[in-house]
Amino acid sequence: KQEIRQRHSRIAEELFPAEQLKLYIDGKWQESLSEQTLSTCNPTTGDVLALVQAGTAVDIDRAVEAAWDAYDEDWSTYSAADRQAVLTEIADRVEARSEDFARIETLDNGKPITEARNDIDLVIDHFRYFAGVARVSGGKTVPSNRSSHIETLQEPYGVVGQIIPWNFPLLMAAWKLAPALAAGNAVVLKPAEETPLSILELMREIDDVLPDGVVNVVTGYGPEAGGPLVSHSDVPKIAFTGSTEVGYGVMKNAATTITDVTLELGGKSPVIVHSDADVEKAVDISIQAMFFNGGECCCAGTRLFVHEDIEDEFIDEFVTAVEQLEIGDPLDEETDVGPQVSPAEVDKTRQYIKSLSTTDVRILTGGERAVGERLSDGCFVTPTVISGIDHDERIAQEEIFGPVELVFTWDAYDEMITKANDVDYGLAAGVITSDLQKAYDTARDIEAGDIWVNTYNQFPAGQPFGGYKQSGIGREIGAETIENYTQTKTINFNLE
Ligand code: TXE
Repeated sequence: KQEIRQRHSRIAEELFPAEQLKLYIDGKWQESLSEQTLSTCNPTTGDVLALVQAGTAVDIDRAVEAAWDAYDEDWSTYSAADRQAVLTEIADRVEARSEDFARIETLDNGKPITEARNDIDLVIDHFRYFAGVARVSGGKTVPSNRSSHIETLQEPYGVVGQIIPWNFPLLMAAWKLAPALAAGNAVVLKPAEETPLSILELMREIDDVLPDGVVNVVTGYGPEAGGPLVSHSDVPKIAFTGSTEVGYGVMKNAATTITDVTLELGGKSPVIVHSDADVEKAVDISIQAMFFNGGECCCAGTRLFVHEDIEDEFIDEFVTAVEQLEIGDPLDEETDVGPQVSPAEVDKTRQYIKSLSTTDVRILTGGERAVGERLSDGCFVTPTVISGIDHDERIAQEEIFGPVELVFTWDAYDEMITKANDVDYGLAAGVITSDLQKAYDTARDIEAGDIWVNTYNQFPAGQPFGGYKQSGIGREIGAETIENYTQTKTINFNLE
């Protein structure tokens, strides 16, 4: 335990110089006018990693003003080719320090280092992709007669607000920053209070790449810093990723100024295993779907629907594989599951497990906080598999956001599909089968924005991602994300 603590604090000292942990407004590191700070913790050890500024409405005001000045005086004169060069340079800078960024994510969020590296690769790819999109997106001409000419322009909003969560801190920042900048906007971004460090480090790294004020980062708590950003009268666009509960409030507050919103919210995604599936492969995919990022994934495959014909074999192998997952120090290369992000998330997960009421419920493995000697101060939850749950129970309907898999078995296809769709969410789904027709039918029958067939959790830049139903509004990652950050202007010329 002592060894883990020393290793983490040594890396933390190397990575977080104190002067960097302020608000980043107008290209300068500034203290919050609130004079308050908040601490971000290392979920592996429970130690405080760093103090950051707890920004409030006055800081948001300053950041929005700086963003508008930067947009009006400088950024709006950049051509698409100039913006492409900026985004490419950001990708290069992140790539040059990719291991540092991965280690920061692991310390601040607790995700295994192997997964953090994968996040950073996606960050780089994302900036490169939108560097290209900046050059090819634009308006259109509308067919008309020779006496008129009608064209549309896709104009940036000017300044946009972005609020991101803690489960993929730098990747969520990239999903939002890259298209917003490609479209030509200046940005005010609020990171999650649990994980601000990689985003602050990004700003330190790209300080000389962007004109002052084009990207402003205000750290702080949700209601105090995120709230004023959403209801700010000079912010015409908000992109939010977080809980559906907070998403309701964001939408309501945005309505007061008719602010456009993109929302990426929670999920309760099904993974459907057909009777003809290769069991070994199906187990691997289902494990990935559920336990990737410790289950702290909006699209996690949390409801596993296994066909009765292969139920015994599948569940046996699945539970064995879950028990073999290496849980421990996320800096270790072998670790599969690190800690949850915070004690609050551990409590939330445990409350769901405790709330189980049906008598048929069987906890097939896990179900506790993991408190081995080495892990005792961290936010670890043992990977858990539960069967025999009534699908109407809260645990099957609500987002847990921890490493808890619920297993259901099925025989009648239509009944299974009805159940799989019987949740308020519709973010993603997995289908596992060796029959292409079955795969396609199930993909069409599921009400969700992203369907993975014989795979899961693939997020290549260019592939739209976003939810049906209460999982959100709008799509990210695809080229069309740039439209989230532009408004259409039509110009109709009378040529007579
Ligand atoms: O989310 P919040 P929390 C879900 C997941 C998790 C639960 C709680 O189920 O267990 O949410 O996590 C900012 N106005 N997801 O509490 O509060 C906040 O500061 C404006 C799913 O962390 O939604 C942070 O930056 N902003 C999700 C961001 O919103 C506000 C990822 C997300 O925090 C605000 C994270 C307010 N009033 C959690 N209140 C996903 N879709 O991936 C908070 N925020």
